[in-house]
Amino acid sequence: MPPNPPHSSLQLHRINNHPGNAVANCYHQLRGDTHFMKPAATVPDAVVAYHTHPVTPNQCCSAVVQEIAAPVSTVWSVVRRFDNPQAYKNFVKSCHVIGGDGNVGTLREVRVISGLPAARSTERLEILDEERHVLSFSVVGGDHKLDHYRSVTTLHPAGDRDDGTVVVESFVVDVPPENTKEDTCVFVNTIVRCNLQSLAQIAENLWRRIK
Ligand code: A8S
Repeated sequence: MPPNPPHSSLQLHRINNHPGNAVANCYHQLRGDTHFMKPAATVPDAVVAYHTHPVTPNQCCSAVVQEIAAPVSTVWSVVRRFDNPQAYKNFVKSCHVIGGDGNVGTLREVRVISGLPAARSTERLEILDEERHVLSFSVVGGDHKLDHYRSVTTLHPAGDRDDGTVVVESFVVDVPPENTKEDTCVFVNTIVRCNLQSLAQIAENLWRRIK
């Protein structure tokens, strides 16, 4: 790990809309080297590590942060359901598990609503950590433009409140031919932001009913 990675090899996105300064670290892989640097973030080290992605020059990477007024356990009860993304993802029309036992390697076939530049996506569960509240999936097929999409979602308690959660969702994806990095990032950020806003509503409603 070089103490001062060359600037040309580093693409760092800081998400400053949250007091915790959650950070998605997107590292260009040059000559096979991946440079890591510990970001100035107040999110736990374990969380930062999950959002540190090596990226190739033809990929884009970003993150969305969402605060939710419900405890981590309530938010996690929604997020952990890899078989039921439609519980909060409004673009998802249907989802069927097509392989696996619910653990890492499980595959789901997602159909999305009309009006999007896609109809279906095949997705593989990459991480399901029930203790650290981490879920990650990758896109392995479908008829969309998001090749090699991979996202990581982590939950952690908001500050010293026991009924608040900060969700950090970072992603890396290939930039489709004929598209710019910026447009790709805006497109994906928009989808992820919508998903997390909907997650907030659903988890907050759930929490109001059970607390
Ligand atoms: C998610 C995140 C994303 C989903 C994308 C980015 C997608 O389901 C939609 C439109 C597309 O063009 C690609 O967490 C794809 O679901 C809504 C079908 C993959």
